[in-house]
Amino acid sequence: MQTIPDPTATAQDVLRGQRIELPSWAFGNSGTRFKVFAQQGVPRDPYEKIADAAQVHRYTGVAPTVALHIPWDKVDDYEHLAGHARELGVALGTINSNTFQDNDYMLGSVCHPDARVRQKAVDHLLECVDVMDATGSRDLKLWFADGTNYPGQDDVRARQDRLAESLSTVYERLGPDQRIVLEYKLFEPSFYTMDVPDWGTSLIHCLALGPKAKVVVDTGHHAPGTNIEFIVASLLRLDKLGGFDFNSRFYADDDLMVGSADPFQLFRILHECVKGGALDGESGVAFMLDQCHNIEPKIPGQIRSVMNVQEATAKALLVDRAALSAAQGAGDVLGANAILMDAYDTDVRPLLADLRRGMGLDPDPIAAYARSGYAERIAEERVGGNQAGWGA
Ligand code: LRH
Ligand code: MN
Repeated sequence: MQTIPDPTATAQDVLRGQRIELPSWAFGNSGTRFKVFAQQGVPRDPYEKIADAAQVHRYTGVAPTVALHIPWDKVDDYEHLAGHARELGVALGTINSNTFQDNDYMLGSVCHPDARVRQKAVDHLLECVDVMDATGSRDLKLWFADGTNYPGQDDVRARQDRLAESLSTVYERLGPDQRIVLEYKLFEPSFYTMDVPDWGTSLIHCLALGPKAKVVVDTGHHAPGTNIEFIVASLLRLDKLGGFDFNSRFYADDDLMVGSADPFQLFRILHECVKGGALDGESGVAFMLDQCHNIEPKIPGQIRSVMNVQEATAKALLVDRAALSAAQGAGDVLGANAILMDAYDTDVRPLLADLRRGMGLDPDPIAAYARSGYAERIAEERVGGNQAGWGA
């Protein structure tokens, strides 16, 4: 339940309790249609991906869960994988379905004109719920590549009916503490219509399904210039924000490190999150990273990304909200804007360094990881086998 923020919680309290979920696929090789550059020491299986994710938690203290992607992270024994994660001080998080890499899905999956293909896709989604039962995960994150490339290719409305029917079958299967979080995306890989192109379409389906269905905001999935914090405020107002796939972009779905392209936008998003109670432990809002480190080292890339979210959050927590609402109420446009900018222009790195010292961590996670020799060790050890990737 999204609530009013706890006025007594200090910024340090909230930051210490922050939880940022890491994507297993960020530790594998990734790239573009032009090239996927292999990097030394890349994991060969989900066990090694989780070991790398545990390094990020070890040096940041706020990334204790790892999202899995099925079948990229398919294993014979998910309880055993969950045990491996526990031994490393982390846990398995959101389960991501994948109905975008099978030849049968060329014209769609849950929206495909052919009922046999839709059933195949629904069976995969139900299999993902079985995985959640085994891993103890709360969320099934659904993103569909489904859409069309040419006007007339298929009936836009009929595809929405197929989507609704497929989603309700999966919704019925959910356990009492399990949720569907439905991600939208404006374009790619479909270029005329995507069947879940925007927050409105995702919200419509989530409202139709029920309270265990919420919207995921991937910060790279909007038209350029979209006011994402407006979407966040609106979803929080309806208690329909399930979570974020954080990353950043200059142009399209670039999946770059969150906050690297537009740190001010990330601050504005976190400002709405603070105001809307999304950072309260029981808000039910998942803060996940969804990124690809195509050319930069992956573990430091994830550590830097977690730090970027912490910096934006710390700045948002420093907003003098009482003064802001007073200025807003008085119609003091410049005054109100200045109050927000004061927080944004505050250097919060000393505050975060203190926070880490207070958590028994090195104030500089990147330097601490570099000194650990872990990168050199995995580059040496991980020879042979198949490096993990998107398996496309
Ligand atoms: C689609 C997406 C989705 C994932 C994939 C890895 O662009 O954002 O969240 O399944 O990336
Ligand atoms: Mn995403």
